[in-house]
Amino acid sequence: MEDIQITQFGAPDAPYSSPDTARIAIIPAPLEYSVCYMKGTEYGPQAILNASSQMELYDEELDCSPIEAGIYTYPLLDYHGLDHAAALALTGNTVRDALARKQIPLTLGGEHSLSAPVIAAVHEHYPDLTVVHIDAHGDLRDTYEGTPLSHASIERRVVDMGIPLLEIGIRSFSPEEAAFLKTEPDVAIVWAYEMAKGTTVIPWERLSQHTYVTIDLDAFDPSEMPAVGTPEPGGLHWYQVLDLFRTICRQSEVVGMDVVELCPMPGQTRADFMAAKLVYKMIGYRLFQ
Ligand SMILES: [Mn+2]
Repeated sequence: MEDIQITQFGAPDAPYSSPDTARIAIIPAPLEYSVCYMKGTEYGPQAILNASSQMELYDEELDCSPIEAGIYTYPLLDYHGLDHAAALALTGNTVRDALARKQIPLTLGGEHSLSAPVIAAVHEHYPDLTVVHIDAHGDLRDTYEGTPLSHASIERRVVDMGIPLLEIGIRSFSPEEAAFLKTEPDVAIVWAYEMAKGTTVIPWERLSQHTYVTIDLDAFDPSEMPAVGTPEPGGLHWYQVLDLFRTICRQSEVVGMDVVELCPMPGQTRADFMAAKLVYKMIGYRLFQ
């Protein structure tokens, strides 16, 4: 798509990207195995890196430049020749490597199935972990299209790990998931239709000391974020998602993050820029809120 191939998030010349001192590890994961509708999310991570090189690095809200805390970007993960399970294992092991360096991993997707091995790796370090899942979809099916590794089953795998789950922005859900939800006290859902009324109380008391946040970009309203595989109307808005994330950072220690499912579209570079800016705002709130 573009000729430029930015390798370090935020700056082509990467003055703050030493892997030895960075607080944040960006892991670009161009995973695409179980996508069902619009294809192309394998190009998401590179599009975010490219767009990130055009951002202002000063954050006027935080009155600082978060990049100065150090952001190291791993090389684009190479999934060539790997099956889905092996690709997921590589992704999880890369996150383990970042955690061993005492960095906070922030994985860029790529399809949402990558969150399962990543969360498993973070959970090894933080056994009390809670997951916050901001998405249009519940992703709670036991299997989808014959595989338990599907993007549509990612949060079911989290429940399998015994991790409490808070889902926000959900507006696409199946009867199977609805039946499952009724049996699972450790899963709470804040529905998008409730949020649209403006009266929702989000049960933040469910967060534990350590939290992992996964953001599927289809959580946003498609009018703001068109470049996703499965757009759903009635989504969340830019400042609404920023407020949610900042609140999470104030309630809990965010120890891992991902932003997934960007599916770059010709003529919609605004989506790539929005994803890059979201990642940078998350880093800023995480480190300086
Ligand atoms: Mn989704």
